[in-house]
Amino acid sequence: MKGNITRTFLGALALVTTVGCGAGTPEEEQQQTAVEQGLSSLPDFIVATVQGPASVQSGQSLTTTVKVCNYGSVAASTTVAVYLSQDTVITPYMGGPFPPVDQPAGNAPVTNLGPSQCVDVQVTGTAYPPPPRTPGNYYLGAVVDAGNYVPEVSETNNTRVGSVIAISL
Ligand SMILES: [Ca+2]
Repeated sequence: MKGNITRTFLGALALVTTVGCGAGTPEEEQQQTAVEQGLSSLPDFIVATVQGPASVQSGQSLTTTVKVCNYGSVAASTTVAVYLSQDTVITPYMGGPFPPVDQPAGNAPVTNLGPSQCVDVQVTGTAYPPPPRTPGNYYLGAVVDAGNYVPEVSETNNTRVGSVIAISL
């Protein structure tokens, strides 16, 4: 008699548990689990800082220091590109109408970065004011994995605006 009561109680618990977890079909739950596991085993590059000289002459070499970090759980390598921009929106140039919105100022490889690792990348290019090429103050910005070649946890945190640089003729 006592055993019967225990089994009935456990059966009720099992029923409640099944109902509580039954928001989706088993297939949907398996897919959701796969997505979560996939996201947790990807790299996630971010640009932490973008630092360049205070001034440069148009047409001269410009070296920008970009700190790239990997916030993901898997090591990966990539590239980083630097741009000169009139505003704080950095638009990578991936081909298309010319001239680009923002002026490319070099790109460089990013060595294999493990989880939670950061690296200072020296990016060297040539400094020109963005179109229409008016001398003045511009923002330095950097984009990591601009072509989205590396699957990441987040693709929306790959851009950073950095220091302002005066470009003279
Ligand atoms: Ca990212």
